[in-house]
Amino acid sequence: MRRKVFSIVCGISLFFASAAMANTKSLVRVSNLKPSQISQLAAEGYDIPSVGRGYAEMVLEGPQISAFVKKGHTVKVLVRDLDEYVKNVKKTQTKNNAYYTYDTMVKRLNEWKEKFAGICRLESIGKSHEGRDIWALKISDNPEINEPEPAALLMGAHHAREWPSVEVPMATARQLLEEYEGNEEIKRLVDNREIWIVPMVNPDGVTYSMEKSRMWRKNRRNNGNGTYGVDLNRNYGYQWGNVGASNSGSSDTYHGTGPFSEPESSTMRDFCIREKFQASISFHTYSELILYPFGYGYNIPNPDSKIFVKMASEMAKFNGYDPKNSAELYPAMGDSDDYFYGELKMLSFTFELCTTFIPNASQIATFNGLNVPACLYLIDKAGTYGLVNPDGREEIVNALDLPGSLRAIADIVNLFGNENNIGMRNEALKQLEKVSQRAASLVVEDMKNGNSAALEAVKNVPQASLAMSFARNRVLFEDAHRSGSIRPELVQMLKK
Ligand code: 0X9
Ligand code: CA
Ligand code: ZN
Repeated sequence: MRRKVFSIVCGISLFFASAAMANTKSLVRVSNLKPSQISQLAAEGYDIPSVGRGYAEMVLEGPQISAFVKKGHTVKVLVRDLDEYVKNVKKTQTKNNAYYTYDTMVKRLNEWKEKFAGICRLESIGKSHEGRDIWALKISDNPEINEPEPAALLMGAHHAREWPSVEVPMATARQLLEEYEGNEEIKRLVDNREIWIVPMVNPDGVTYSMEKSRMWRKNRRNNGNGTYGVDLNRNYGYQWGNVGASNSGSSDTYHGTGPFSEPESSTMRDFCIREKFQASISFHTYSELILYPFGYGYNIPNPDSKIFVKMASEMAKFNGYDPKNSAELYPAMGDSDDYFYGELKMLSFTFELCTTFIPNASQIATFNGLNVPACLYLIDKAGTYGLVNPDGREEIVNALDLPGSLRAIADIVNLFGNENNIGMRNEALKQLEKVSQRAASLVVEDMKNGNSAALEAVKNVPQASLAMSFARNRVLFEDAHRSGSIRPELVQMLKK
């Protein structure tokens, strides 16, 4: 019996070591792994799309598979030839149900630009290594103007072969544009947020993966030593380095020659610095996860973890995914979320969509349907939790409308009301004070115009007691010092 198992194992290992399999990429589940072994594999730069209890699913070439078998691991080949698999997925596409290519995406974006000119604007924010435009669609009222509105960003395809990651941002854009007239909630988001969609961060890689039918992951940088490509999700400049990233150009997790060495990642950096986003989602496949920073090492303190955990678990209610700190998947340095949050204080999430890199085209509507509502949630909450960060949010807070400021107040109080960490509580209180001052100003203004609607609205939000007392103090002060600017019966309403 022993001998039989041994010979089968040798057989597998010989087969994968054969010339035929040497350059073939397979999707393989390696099990009987301790968590420390999994993170060690990630640290060594293996390409690991999914991790579970005691196992890792990895993209491996023949000789690598043999090596695992020889070491005594249980190896199960899930997809023998990933090239073949992609070819078969392509066959599932129909004229009306197909993954976006770079060209069909550009065409669709331009159609939207014409058709919905009043609420969107299309901009090339930079060029890829091979010279393709990296397109960004802004969706907002007055799209030509930079307004002080909370801003949210959706990104697809840092990784080439992860085609569904283009679909979800595109589907979200479509819903926002097509339902603007006729869906009040959508109109509220478009009118009160600046929403940016960058559906294809890595157009060269996506095109390569589609046309050459390859499991390509990286961009198409010629590394000069016969190897191609930098992993854009290892090339961002916050804690850029060697953990979970490789310094070898042939590796699928090659981090590049330095932080932001790549035009695609530096384009995203400059764009995000310019737009000052409150929140973002970067889409990947696969594993059905919602990840949040930090990801460069285990147990790195995240001052806003409470907000991340809350938002991730709320978004998980829409798609059923598992919310997780990204280092818990495996630590990896130089990913986009760590830079966006660590450097720019964006509430940055990564979604690992689906249960495989590229599901059959018949699944597109299903994964879009699960994930677009989560995107709308994030866009909304960019205007509440997104204001809790201290830096540079003043301008937005001072421009919030009354319903917007009341939502922000309710969210902040609900999340931090029972907080026993004094530091965190103080931070939240500072923001609460700013938003409450804004709401109070709107109430007082409204009262000076002889109205009580804003006052009633604030009274109806139980968490807005601070805003209420600010409003009361201001009105009573003004009443005492220059009587007559607010009608006495309105002042009476406040004295009650
Ligand atoms: O490894 C990645 O870049 C992402 N997974 S994928 O299978 N799409 O390649 C996950 C990155 C999560 N971030 C960290 N673990 N730091
Ligand atoms: Ca606007
Ligand atoms: Zn990815």
